[in-house]
Amino acid sequence: MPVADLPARRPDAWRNATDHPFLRGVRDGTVPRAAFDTWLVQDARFVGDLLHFQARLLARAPRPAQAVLAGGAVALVAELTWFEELATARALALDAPALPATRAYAALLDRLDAADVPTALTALWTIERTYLDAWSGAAPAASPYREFVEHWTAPGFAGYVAGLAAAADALPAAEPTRVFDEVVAAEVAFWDMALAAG
Ligand code: MP5
Repeated sequence: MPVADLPARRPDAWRNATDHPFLRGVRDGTVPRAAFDTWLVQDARFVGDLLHFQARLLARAPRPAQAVLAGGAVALVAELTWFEELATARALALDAPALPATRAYAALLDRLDAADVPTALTALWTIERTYLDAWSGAAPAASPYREFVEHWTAPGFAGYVAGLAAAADALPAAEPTRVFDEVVAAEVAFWDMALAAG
């Protein structure tokens, strides 16, 4: 089964992850600034955790998957710089403690680091495809959050997700729905955390 078929297998979970109340609040501008800033700080931590996972996945990936994983790792490094600039502009402390959903997602990434490469590739595709669909649904956002929505809906991002799908489809996971479910649940919990922070 191609990874792109996974969302249709779990329509309710997918809707929760990609059309979450937090995202609707970003779109219409009703998410409080404090909730949004909490989400930004937690997401900066997540991106650091994801870079750790992805760099190690690159190290063990087969030759055809290297380019897309390496390109993604470079993008994650740039994203950390972007978060640092945002933190300065918005006076945020990026060293704030990780909240429970962030810690749980980091633990999932650790388990995926120990999983086989096909499972890890399906997981990484799910992480990024959820984000692409989530932010695409939040566009066009009300003005305070417009630049963020634009960041995750930039044209290159869809191409990256398509590249990850090709890499994952070349090495099918034994139990793709299982890892898909785990990642989607972690994404929903992350949005729930952001909303609760408001
Ligand atoms: C991504 C992210 C996407 N930044 N945060 C969460 C909770 N899930 C997925 O990662 P990227 O690489 O920043 O697009």
